[in-house]
Amino acid sequence: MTFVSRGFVGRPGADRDTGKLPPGQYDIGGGFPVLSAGPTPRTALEDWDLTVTGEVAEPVRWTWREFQALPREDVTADIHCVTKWSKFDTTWSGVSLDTLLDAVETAADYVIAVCDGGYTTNLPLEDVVDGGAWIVDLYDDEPLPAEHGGPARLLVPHLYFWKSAKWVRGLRLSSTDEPGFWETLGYHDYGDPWREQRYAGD
Ligand SMILES: Nc1nc2c(c(=O)[nH]1)N[C@H]1C(S)=C(S)[C@@H](COP(=O)(O)O)O[C@H]1N2
Ligand SMILES: [Mo]
Repeated sequence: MTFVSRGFVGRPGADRDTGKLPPGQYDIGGGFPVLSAGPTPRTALEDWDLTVTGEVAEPVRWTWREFQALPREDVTADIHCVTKWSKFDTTWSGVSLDTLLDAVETAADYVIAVCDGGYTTNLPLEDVVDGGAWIVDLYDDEPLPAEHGGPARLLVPHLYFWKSAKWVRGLRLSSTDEPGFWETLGYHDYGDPWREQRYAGD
């Protein structure tokens, strides 16, 4: 492997020097756009639950109170929206999908995140385990604002941000890959920002 100090790669400019910006993206800095395909659902915490269903031996369900009692992790991550903004070092807290999926027995290879409001998105199971994804309910140490997916959203920082389903209520496990909302509308099935997988065929 060639040793090249990152500070000497590319032209001057923080984004190029740090290597944190995937191709075609720009740093939105302090902004945090809201991108929602429909109205913001408002589910009362006493009505909220999270389920893991589909191809599992026994489905599991957590109420809000039960979810709050699960082991938590703090996450700092860069996020990348397919509309080309990236936001560096966002800070979240929530429950790792490793913890949630430990509660079920499954031979599935895919997970479909199911949300209040009907949004869905599909992910390979291997992408959401081993520290790849969380269901987060705190952003910057505050309850996640409803427009950003509160009370709880999926966070999958290594894929384009449309995979980070807001208002998530369920994880459905499947042995087949079932395209979700944006994937059905022509977006890439996988969505790796580093390979610029924006649209089907990229
Ligand atoms: N339920 C749901 N989740 C969603 C969306 C949506 O419309 N509905 N939009 C996706 C897209 S395209 C992006 S870029 C991010 C935007 O999250 P933000 O509004 O917190 O920036 O949420 C993703 N998750
Ligand atoms: Mo997006």
